[in-house]
Amino acid sequence: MKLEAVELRRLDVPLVRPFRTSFGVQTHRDVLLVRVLTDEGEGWSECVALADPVYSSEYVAGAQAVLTGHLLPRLFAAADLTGRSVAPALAGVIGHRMAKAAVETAVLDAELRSYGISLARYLGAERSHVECGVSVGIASSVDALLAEVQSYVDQGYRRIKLKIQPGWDVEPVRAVREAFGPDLPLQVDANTAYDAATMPRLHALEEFGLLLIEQPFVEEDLHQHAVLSRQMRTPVCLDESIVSAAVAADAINRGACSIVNVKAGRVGGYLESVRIHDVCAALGVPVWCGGMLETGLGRAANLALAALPNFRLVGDTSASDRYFAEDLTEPFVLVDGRLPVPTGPGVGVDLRRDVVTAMTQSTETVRP
Ligand code: OSB
Ligand code: MG
Repeated sequence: MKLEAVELRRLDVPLVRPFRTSFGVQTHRDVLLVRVLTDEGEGWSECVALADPVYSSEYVAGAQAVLTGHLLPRLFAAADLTGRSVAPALAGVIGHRMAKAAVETAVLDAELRSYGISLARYLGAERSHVECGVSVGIASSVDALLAEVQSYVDQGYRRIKLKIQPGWDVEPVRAVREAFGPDLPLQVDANTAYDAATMPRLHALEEFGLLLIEQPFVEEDLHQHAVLSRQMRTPVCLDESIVSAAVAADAINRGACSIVNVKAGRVGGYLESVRIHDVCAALGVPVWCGGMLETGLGRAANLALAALPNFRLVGDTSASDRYFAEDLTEPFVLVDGRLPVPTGPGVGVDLRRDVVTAMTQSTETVRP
């Protein structure tokens, strides 16, 4: 394919409720949509960077700047552009994985639409439906948390993940365990909020039979995660630390984690995500699909990935109404705790142009 133009569209999409984590509160999703126009047709994707650099160093305005200034010029210069040729063409730019993932996914979408095959099939998906869990933010009170968890359990979610931080950990986890019993699949995510001084609070979670503890320490500190992994029976899972298949293999070999959260944006795209899936499978480590509060466009691609065989734990691909009153695509609706894997060409969903237009804040078109 030949890349002819790229449209970068910024949207302001309200969340149905504030999402509080140890790194801040999200009330809106500042979404960057990437539309590639090629001689074979167009493709779309969503960049998962947040508005501020609080989960990782990337943020939406930075992603847009590196796309226009550094990534897209390299792709305009590429002769035979395919999804697989994007990462090698961009390898000269260090980092900026979320921005790279966004453009790679849009090019893949265009390419696969031209062949008429789905992203799920292209990546090697083996299931038609994905079991869904839900990530529950830090609440204003334990009672408010219990009410929120109850509503998700009633909707059929198959696993609950509680966001924790020092001071919001043992008490809410104990309350959820007591209210919902020992059989509720339950795990926690600290988003790097702990350190050596607060580590005893993590040990105090041992008695609650959690499926895993996600990313307790800063992303660079594999050693501290390895220490905790040795000390606890509860498995340690990494999110922020895992930025590539090489890092995943290193973290596993050092004993820093026994489970990996895969997010395509964090690792530079769906192709690197499949490599992580494969290296983890080879090392006997199960993976699950994380989320970044994506709209239906990003969710569709995540469902394709989550349908691969080593995605053996329930992930964070929740239904549209967990995030948005109005999604950018036809809403994903939970049925029996599962979502369908899209089967149409490319990512397999189409944008609702009226909704996209109504929420658009700015549009920039980049040409060679
Ligand atoms: O750490 O998994 C995380 C959302 C934004 C940034 C980081 C994380 C999350 C979530 C929500 O936990 C996942 C989702 O439902 O999309
Ligand atoms: Mg996480």
